[in-house]
Amino acid sequence: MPAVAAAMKHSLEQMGPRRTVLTLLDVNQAKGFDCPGCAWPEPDPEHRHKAEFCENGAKAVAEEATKRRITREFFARYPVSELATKSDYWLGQQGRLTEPMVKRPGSDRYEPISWDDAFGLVADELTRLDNPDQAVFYTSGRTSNEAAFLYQLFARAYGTNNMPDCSNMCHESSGVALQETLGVGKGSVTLEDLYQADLILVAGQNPGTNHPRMLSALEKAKANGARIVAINPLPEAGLLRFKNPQRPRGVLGSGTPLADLFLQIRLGGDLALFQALNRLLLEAEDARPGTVLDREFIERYTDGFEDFAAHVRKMSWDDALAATGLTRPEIEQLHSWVLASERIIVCWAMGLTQHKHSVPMIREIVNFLALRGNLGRPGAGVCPVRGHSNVQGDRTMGIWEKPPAWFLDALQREFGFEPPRHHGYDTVHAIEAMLAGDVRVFFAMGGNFVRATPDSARTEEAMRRLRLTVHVSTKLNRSHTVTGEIALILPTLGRTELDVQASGPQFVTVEDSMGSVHASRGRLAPASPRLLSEVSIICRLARRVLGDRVSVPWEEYEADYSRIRDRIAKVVPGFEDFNAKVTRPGGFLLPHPVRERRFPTPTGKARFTRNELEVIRVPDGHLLLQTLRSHDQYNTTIYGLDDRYRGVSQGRRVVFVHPEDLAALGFADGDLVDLVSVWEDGERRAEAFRAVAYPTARGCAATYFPEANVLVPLGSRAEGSNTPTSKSIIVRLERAAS
Ligand SMILES: Nc1nc2c(c(=O)[nH]1)N[C@H]1C(S)=C(S)[C@@H](COP(=O)(O)OP(=O)(O)OC[C@H]3O[C@@H](n4cnc5c(=O)[nH]c(N)nc54)[C@H](O)[C@@H]3O)O[C@H]1N2
Ligand SMILES: Nc1nc2c(c(=O)[nH]1)N[C@H]1C(S)=C(S)[C@@H](COP(=O)(O)OP(=O)(O)OC[C@H]3O[C@@H](n4cnc5c(=O)[nH]c(N)nc54)[C@H](O)[C@@H]3O)O[C@H]1N2
Ligand SMILES: [Mo]
Repeated sequence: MPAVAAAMKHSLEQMGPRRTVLTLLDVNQAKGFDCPGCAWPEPDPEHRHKAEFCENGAKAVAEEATKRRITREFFARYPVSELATKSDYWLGQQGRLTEPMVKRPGSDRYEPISWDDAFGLVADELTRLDNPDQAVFYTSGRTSNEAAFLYQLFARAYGTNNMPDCSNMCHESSGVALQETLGVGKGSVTLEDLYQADLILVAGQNPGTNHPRMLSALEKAKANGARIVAINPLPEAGLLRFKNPQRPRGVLGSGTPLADLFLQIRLGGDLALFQALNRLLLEAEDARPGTVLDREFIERYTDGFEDFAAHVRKMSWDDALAATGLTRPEIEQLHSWVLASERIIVCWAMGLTQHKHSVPMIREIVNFLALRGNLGRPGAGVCPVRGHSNVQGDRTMGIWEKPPAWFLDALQREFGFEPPRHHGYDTVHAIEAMLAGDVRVFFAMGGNFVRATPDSARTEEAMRRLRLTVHVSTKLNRSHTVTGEIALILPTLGRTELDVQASGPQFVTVEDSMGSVHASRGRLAPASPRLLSEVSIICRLARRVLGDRVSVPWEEYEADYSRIRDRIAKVVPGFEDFNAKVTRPGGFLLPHPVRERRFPTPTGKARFTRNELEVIRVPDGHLLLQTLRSHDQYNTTIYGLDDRYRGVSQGRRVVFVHPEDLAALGFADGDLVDLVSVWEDGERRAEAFRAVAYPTARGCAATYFPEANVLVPLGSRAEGSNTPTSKSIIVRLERAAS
């Protein structure tokens, strides 16, 4: 009931009753639009619920479909310097952007500009650069396949691979680890696999808040006999207490505890946990040869086993227990369930990807699954649960600073220009290049770059050094207030809105976390007649910047998106016959070789790897801090100031600390503290957080992003994926000057 009430309250406030009913009934329906919330897949059209959305999906929709508007009068009233002092929450609450705005050199105000002049301005600045690598083209994960494909085409035709995206801060570690070990950087399971699994491990993920519809899938798996294990430093509500809001009994009943076992692991301890499980499996096989490991799978489909096994056999239990904070009986309990399970799936999200050793951690999960052949058969596999609703599709469409050669070859074949071959900047490298003066123009297709990135003070400094910053956005955010000499806001249509072009109403497509591609059609009248779709913006800009330099029919693409899909079909494998396939209800599933036990690695086999166990040593008097999401935010968009599932209301500047750690450090629940992070290049401080005594793992603390991003050093990032270590920051608490 509270979930339903919260969703309705938010929707009615933002949209009013008529819009609320019209939009919410369209979410995730075969003929409706894809929820702009998370990337969790929808069930088959026949099994879809009439209300196939969750509380937080409803909030994401309301945030976009709000009736509030930002007009030119708003920008006349607030200088940029004043907007910069407003909270993220306040900025988001002002409503939808309605017309293009420009801030000119030396001015402190945004003023209206025509679309034509805006494109002319960007074209002038881009043409004036010494070389195309002085421009950076960022993408956030809501961009449709069609827009993403054209955006990368434009950037590459212009001459750069500088295409950082939100993945760099999100699932990059998963992509790198899975690509290396399995040859495909995506998850291998489908919803049907989840329903068939015997054992599902959910590590480093808070689905109750961030992927609520996943809980329905877990509930179904459990009804089919699966055991579910939650591996997390925090006792997250959805997994430990679940009430299904889609079934009246689920809402009113006492709720099912979804997780059969909760392992309260220390931050960063998962590599050690999986290595310990792997060691126990090897030893069980020694004791009962031929009964534990899937020898046939290992011999036929993998390499590197001997080296891996020799390494794991030497694992130190002391280190494993120190790193995990778990007891040996707890790990043995899970081990016994592993032995009893024929089909195992491991699901994970940001709790595993944002650590220094995230890539080896995820590789160790692959080792774990491979030992018993839990790859490429029903009910088993890897399940990295993606964040943004089309972040996986954007990468498939070529949004990548390190495009593979075959992709560039295909572009060249299809469009006849020579794309740049050298790799571009990812997110962290882009910030470093901005600071070094090597970047002049920053262009963002969605997102909120200065708030989503680490080391806020330095990132803001980086943005301020630029000549031009451009944001294609639906809503106002902090990145519009931290600008280059010239700044543009280009307002765009959202998912919920009708997109009419010369050939008639258009739809776009997205790819969910399990590689299923489907159409998304908005129905609402656009927030303003002066909005352009993302596709229109790219096409018109590309024509202005590139002129006749490349022969790409941008006008045709803008007029009819099926023309874009025709070209995607020729460039991206798995999209053959795209236009026909995508109109089927429910769309189509992209091929995934691992599902057929084909592993497109350099050796053609799945690879066992040896991974050094990492114990994070925290100096005395310090804590290991993670930055995460409250129940009332979507990344940098703050819906409200409560975190109902963690019992926090009316405030976001809180830090969760174990009561005994709090006492040992000389603090009490409710004290006001500063968080000070320590790193090789000095200290960083976030002021005035309320200490909350909370049952997190010992030695570990938690606080919300983006407020705490100021504490994450730019130099602290995952080896192999370059992802900022947002879940692993060494901090101390200091009494705040009140
Ligand atoms: N409503 C809503 N939905 C969202 C989003 C949102 O902001 N709001 N964001 C979207 C995006 S882009 C993403 S990427 C996903 C994010 O989805 P999540 O990854 O669920 O998001 P976080 O809030 O970062 O939560 C991380 C979880 O991992 C745990 N954790 C942290 N460190 C560790 C560790 O070392 N080991 C283990 N085992 N657990 C750990 C934390 O306690 C927490 O439960 O959600 C997507 N969906
Ligand atoms: N400390 C810390 N930092 C983190 C994380 C963390 O866990 N801890 N998580 C990281 C993760 S997982 C991610 S994915 C990134 C998120 O990084 P981003 O994707 O850059 O950030 P968002 O907050 O999702 O972007 C919100 C903005 O997108 C715009 N927008 C919304 N819908 C649309 C649309 O349809 N089109 C366009 N053009 N614009 C739109 C709106 O203007 C809105 O203000 O943050 C990362 N940063
Ligand atoms: Mo994400």
